Amino acid sequence: MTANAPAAWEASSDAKTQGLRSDLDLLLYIRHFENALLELFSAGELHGTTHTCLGQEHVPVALASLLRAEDFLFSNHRGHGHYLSRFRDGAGLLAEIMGREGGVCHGVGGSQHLLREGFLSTGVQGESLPVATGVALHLKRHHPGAVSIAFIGDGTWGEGAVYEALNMAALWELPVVVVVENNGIAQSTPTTQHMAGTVAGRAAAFGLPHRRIDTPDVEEMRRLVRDDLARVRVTNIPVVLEFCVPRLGPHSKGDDTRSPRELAAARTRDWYQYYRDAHPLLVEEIDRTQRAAVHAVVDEVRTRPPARLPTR
Ligand SMILES: Cc1ncc(C[n+]2csc(CCOP(=O)(O)OP(=O)(O)O)c2C)c(N)n1
Repeated sequence: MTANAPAAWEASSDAKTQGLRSDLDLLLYIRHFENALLELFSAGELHGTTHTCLGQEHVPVALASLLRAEDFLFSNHRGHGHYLSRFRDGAGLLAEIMGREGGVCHGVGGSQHLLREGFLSTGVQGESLPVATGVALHLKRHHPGAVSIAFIGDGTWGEGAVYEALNMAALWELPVVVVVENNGIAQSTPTTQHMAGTVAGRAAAFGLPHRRIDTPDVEEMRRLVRDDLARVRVTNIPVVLEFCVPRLGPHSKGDDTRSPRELAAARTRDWYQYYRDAHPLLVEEIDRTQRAAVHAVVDEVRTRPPARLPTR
């Protein structure tokens, strides 16, 4: 910074650095949280199943600051990043997944079924959109300006309920935001082998606007979708936002069917690589801090007693 730089410029540059720091804090917290889950599974300390959002963390991080408290968020089986971006509550989520005291849903929901104010996730593909549409009707009537957001994967366009819900949301003009995390694969089936046409074409079939976002840069993602979200709040016309993202991990745990070449290609699209190239020192510093923060949560939560349902 030069000594005679205008004060307003200095302030905006500081705000930019602050924004970048705060995005990296959350991005790296989620990354280390997901890695910790896979480690806990390998060590036999976690049971059941889990689906990490490795490589997709930047979608909820970008959206978080564009959302309002009264918006309702519907998450899916790959939902830890959605939850952490909204509540910043790693201990509550980990305790839930480990079935320990203090879990968000008393250990009954586990990784995929979380309920908290303004947030509901489901492991059943396609289940969320009809419910999100109903909630959007409620929001339109009682909380104008609020939106109902449903995160779905590319593979979930194979569920009929998605189309029934979209039809109604479009027809009744309901404030629904469909966030598609298109990672190019559904469990083991590449998108090219399960989807005829495109997500854009499917949105167009209902007369709905669609935007495709393909960048690892969180601030750029926000810039691209800011007006779309604002428009839904005013017009109640749903929108389909399709984020092109890599899936860096297995579908669930240890069940990756992709070749080493495909995995290497996915890694070149990782936001982590992008930010590390652009801000090596900052990323190194925050990486260390957030890894330690997650490890502290793991150490604390694993000492807790098993979850018990509250007595009525
Ligand atoms: C109704 C239903 N069918 C099958 C499954 C099993 N299943 C869980 S995730 C998944 C693939 C989902 O693919 P996609 O929507 O692309 O999301 P991604 O896993 O890639 O994030 C399948 C088949 C399920 N959970 N629900």
